[in-house]
Order: sequence, then C-alpha cells, then structure tokens
Amino acid sequence: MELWFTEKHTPEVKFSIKVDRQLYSGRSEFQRIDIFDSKEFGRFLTLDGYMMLTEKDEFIYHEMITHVPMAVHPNPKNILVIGAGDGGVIRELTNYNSVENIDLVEIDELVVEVSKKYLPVTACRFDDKRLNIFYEDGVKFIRRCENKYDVIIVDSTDPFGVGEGLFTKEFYGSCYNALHDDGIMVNQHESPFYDEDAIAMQRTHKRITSSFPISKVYQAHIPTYPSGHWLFGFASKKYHPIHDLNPSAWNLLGIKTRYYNTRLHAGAFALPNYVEELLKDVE
Ligand code: AG3
Repeated sequence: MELWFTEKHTPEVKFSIKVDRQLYSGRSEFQRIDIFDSKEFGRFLTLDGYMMLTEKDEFIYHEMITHVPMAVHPNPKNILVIGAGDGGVIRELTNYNSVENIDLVEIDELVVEVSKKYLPVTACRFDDKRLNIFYEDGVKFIRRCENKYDVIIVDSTDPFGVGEGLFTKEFYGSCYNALHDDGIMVNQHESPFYDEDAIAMQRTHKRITSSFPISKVYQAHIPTYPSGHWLFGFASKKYHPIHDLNPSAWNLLGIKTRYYNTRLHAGAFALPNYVEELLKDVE
C-alpha cells in the first residue's frame, strides 16, 4: 500500500510526499490539522491540506523570517509574533539575549497543543520565561497596540481562510501603529512564481508599501512550498534592511544557524528581474 500527501499548487500542478504514517488528524474551530511522518522530509504539519512545515526544510523559513529583522534592528527587546503556533519562530527568537518579551498571538490553540506533542523540533521553547501566548485573532489583538514593539513577525498561512485578515491594509496599518518609531515588520509574502500566487503576492506588497516608508522584499528557497521560491516582506519605519545591517554585531552574538548568515542576508534582497518587475508594477 502506498500513502501520499498531495497539495495542489495550481489547478495543473500537484506536489506529493510519500507518507510513512499519519500521526494526527483533527479539526479545530478554525481548521483541519494534520501531522504526517515521511522518510524524505520527516514529520510535517498541514493546515486545511496546505503544507506549513516539514522537519527537513523548516529551518530555512524560520531562520529567514526571524534573523533578517533581528539582525537589522540594533536593540530588539519587545517582539510580537502573529501566527507561528508551531513554535519555529519562537525557537529562533529565544536565541537573542537582548529580547525581554515575546508576545505570541495564535488564533488556534489546538495548533500549539498538537505541535507540542508531535513537533519537538519547532515546539521546543514554549517554556521560555519571556514568552506570553495569547489565543486570539491577530487582527483584533493588534488594534489595541500602540508604539509598543520593536519587531513584528507575521508568520501567517496563505491569504485565504483563517489567515486572510493578516493580509489586509487595515492590519498593516495596525502593525505600523503598534511599532516603535524605529520598528520593523516582517511577513511571509507568498511566492512570485505561479500566476495566482504572484497576484496575491503583488496585492500584499502594494498594501504594505502604502503603509510603511521602507518596504523591501527578500527571498529564500523552500522546497516544500509552491514552486519552492518564496518571498518575505521587510517593512520598516527607519532602518534599511541592508544599509543598517551590522554584520559584525550579529556575528558576535554567536547564534547558530544552518541557512542564514550575514552575507546571505544582503544577497537575499537581490531579486530576479521578473520579481522586481512584479513588485515595481504595484509600487
Ligand atoms: N506559514 C505558511 C506558509 C505558506 C505555505 N503555503 C502553502 N503551502 N500553500 C508557515 C508557518 C510555519 N511556521
């Protein structure tokens, strides 16, 4: 018998991973949650059938969404993380001694519970004393915040379903207000490759660009996401993602990474021409 997980990347393209065993399947008030085990990618988490992370390539996503803003901000103390119930971003953030407080806002408590049970690779720092978890809609939570955070990391699902509100103009405006005068917001920015994804990616970029004075995009290679070519948004009130990076300061922290380094940091903002054009079209 063969068991396969398949995600439809477009109506014409499917991506499949051979499954060894299904470890968990459940439904929360918000979504369907599944955990599988596989030979090639280890354990993986899907929400409503969409790949969120695999043990084999999650380090790329979590390091890139976390260390890029953390290396640019000279003294990040108060951090807000939205989504991210699997714990991957928290694991990376807790490496920073400068961080005094992390607020994690995850709408779905069951994602955290299931991750704690089945994904020890990412859900390994939920006991950090600096962490406060709020089980709440990020869109509502952030409306109440003003001039509070140094860095906001938006680790959302795709721009439909539960995560839709995290891609709206209203939400980005609230993020702007929630940040200090030198604050940085980073979000998962979807893929530029398939037409439908590219349109969603452009829409997102347009909304962020109209809310923040500095809005750049950087890329990483994430094998298990549609096309494998993934983007992140870097939106900031003051700091430029490359000019304000202090490589030696970050390297002195001695944080161990498998993907991110300060040379790659600058390189990640060098985008292919077709992506630059997509972005320019909406700027
Ligand atoms: N966030 C989801 C990225 C989007 C993946 N999209 C897809 N497979 N269609 C990942 C959360 C990891 N902490």
